[in-house]
Amino acid sequence: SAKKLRVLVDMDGVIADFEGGFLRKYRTKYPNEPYITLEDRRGFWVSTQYGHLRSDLCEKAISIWESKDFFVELEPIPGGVQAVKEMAKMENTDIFICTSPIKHYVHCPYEKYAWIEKHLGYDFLEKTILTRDKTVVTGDILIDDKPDILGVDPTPSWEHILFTACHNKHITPSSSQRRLLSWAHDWRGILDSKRPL
Ligand code: UMP
Repeated sequence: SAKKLRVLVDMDGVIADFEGGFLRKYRTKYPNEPYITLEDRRGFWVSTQYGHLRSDLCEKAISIWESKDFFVELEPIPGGVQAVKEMAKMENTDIFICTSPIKHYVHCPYEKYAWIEKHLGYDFLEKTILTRDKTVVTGDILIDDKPDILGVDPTPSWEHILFTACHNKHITPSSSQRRLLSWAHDWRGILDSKRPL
């Protein structure tokens, strides 16, 4: 067919375990402070939920992902690296990693590239998009765990597939929103559903 399917895959919460890495390092740095189990996580923003637990815990949470080595040491989400590598080998498919760096930029953007080189290989740096606004990136599918992906374009070209994470598993996705429950579920079927007949 004429045009390749363009798949955008988010990083934190989809192929890199931001939530697990956060909780482990938070508990190590603040062993005497309360914390929120992954089971009790609600809402995309970790800092907001910690701030509601106790106001000073918001900045303590932020200090974790602003620290050196936080992003590069995240563990892969089960099956994510393999799935992305398989997508890259599929015919009629272009794959990009599409991730939003934090604005405390001294470590995060560098470490995101380092993580991608380590787990996906040097050639994947060619397929890496760092942006704070994913609506300006064109694609057929965006696989992302953030329920509301907003930006300057009110009608993004991609269909957002909500990747299930601890913070979004209880929400009812808006009417037509499709989910990918994990990388063990049928991501190939989702890609095929967007391909021309
Ligand atoms: N992030 C925050 N605060 C939070 C949770 C996450 O700043 O409470 C950061 C981590 C990621 C970014 O760098 O937000 C989310 O990026 P995407 O997964 O939307 O690409």
